Amino acid sequence: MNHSLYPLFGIATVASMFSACQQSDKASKPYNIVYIMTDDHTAQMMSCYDTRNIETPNLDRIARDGVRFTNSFVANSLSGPSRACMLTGKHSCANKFYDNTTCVFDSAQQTFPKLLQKAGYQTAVVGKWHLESLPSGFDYWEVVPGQGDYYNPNFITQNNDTIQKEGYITNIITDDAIDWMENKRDKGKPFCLLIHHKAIHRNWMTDTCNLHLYEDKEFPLPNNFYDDYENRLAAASQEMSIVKDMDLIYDLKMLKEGKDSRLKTLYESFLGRMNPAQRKAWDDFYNPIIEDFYRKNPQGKELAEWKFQRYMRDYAKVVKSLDDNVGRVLDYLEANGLLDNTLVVYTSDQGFYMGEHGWFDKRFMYEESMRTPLVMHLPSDFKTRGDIPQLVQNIDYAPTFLELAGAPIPNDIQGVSLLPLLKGEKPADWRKALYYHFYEYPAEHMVKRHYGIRTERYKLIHFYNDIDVWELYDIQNDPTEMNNLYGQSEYDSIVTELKANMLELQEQYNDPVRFSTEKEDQRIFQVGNPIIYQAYCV
Ligand code: SGN
Ligand code: CA
Repeated sequence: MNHSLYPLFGIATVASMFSACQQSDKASKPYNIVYIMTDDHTAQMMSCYDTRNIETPNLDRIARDGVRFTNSFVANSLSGPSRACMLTGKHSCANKFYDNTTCVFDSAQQTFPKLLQKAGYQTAVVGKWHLESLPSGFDYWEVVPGQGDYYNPNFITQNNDTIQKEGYITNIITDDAIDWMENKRDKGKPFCLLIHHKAIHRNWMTDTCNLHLYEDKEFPLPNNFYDDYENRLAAASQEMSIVKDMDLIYDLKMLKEGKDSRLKTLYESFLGRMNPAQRKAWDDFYNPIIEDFYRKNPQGKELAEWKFQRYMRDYAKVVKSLDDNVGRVLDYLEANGLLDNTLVVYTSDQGFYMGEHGWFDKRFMYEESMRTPLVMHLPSDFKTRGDIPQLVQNIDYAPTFLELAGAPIPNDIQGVSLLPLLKGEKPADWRKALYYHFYEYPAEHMVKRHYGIRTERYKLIHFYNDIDVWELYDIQNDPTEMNNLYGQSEYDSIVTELKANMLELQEQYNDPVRFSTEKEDQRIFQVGNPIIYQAYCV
């Protein structure tokens, strides 16, 4: 990842935090769990990870008073699959939710909320669910259908009604979460509350009160914004380029009579949800920008960079509401004496591209989207503070929560409890590599199917299905992954070792689509082989 990530925070501030063990010891078991997961929030847009772009004081507060994971990753960089990994503690090949477009989550399967219920916890989920089947294992739930809407969104309630609520989604989900903690839960029991935000998902629609923010800010263009994808075939064939694929109307709100775009009708349907006051605030803000844009009619490089700046501004404004609302939850917990015995987790369903490689969206195993932010406020009897550098993955959350609750961790869970790390231990046998597998292809954004292994230093990726391409990166020397080293003879032994390690992981996680050194099995990856199209639909 970019060198400017993990700035001074990792050095000066952490040093002072270690000496600051000023917390009282009011924690008592059982601990509560508040898990806040946003959608598409990437570390580049969170100031405790990256100071270049925006300030996120409330998210930083979690990191400052608690811990920041500096090597946190997902197993399959897409919403539904990430949620399934998180709930089950298993890779996609084991929980069978491979992609957003063809899968329905088998809600009869084991999940950590169900196991927490058995251990005497009250459980609740509010916000984005995105697993097609309805939530199970929760004493209370209220979720948005599909992706949800930013303005005046619909919610599916526990008795299977659909209701519409007035307002902006990030505020409403937070209201619902606080209302459950205050008025609906059984206060005699420990609780686990999952707050799943729609923000900061495409198409980045701002709350009216934040429309004017960041308009004077020029965001720094990533060094590889004009990437030519040399020697990276899969990267060259995606459809998530800011220049080519970001829609002027749908994504960047440049709606004007007589101008058309592929996604214009969808954008108009979002505007149609607004009440007159919301719509007026929206139009008052955007109309002058729209007029100015079509009058100047920028082209080429000027248009590319104009699109980048508008994208960054919209995204930053949506983060502002999110950060404010996380602050509301922290304040509630603090004011009600709950912070001392609650683990508060903040993460996202995956990272996102903020113009790196010229992109928006995620999916690739490259750093920006395989990473996900992860900061935690710990119960006050946990004295660990500062950075946790070990390789962790979203399959680790389920066993962490179970162990924290004192519940047994079933053998079939594939993740590893992070509790030893939260206690400040440095386990010598901590994992040395992570496994990744992305399946949603052919589909929107056209990112090829791929799996791979990431160690502290290297990343090996195999793109398969209608392509058969390997990539190798030395992340230490090439953090922005521009230089594919696969096939260079001086890296042959590293590739051989990484392939062997990857095969071990594929066997450990029982992934049926696996690389094999056996010639016979390699046929599965031949271009055009019908098996490869069905490989995961079992
Ligand atoms: C929508 C978006 C995509 C995005 C997917 C998955 N298109 O389909 O850009 O990649 O969601 O995102 S949109 O036109 O509907 O905005 S995920 O985070 O839910 O996995
Ligand atoms: Ca997402």
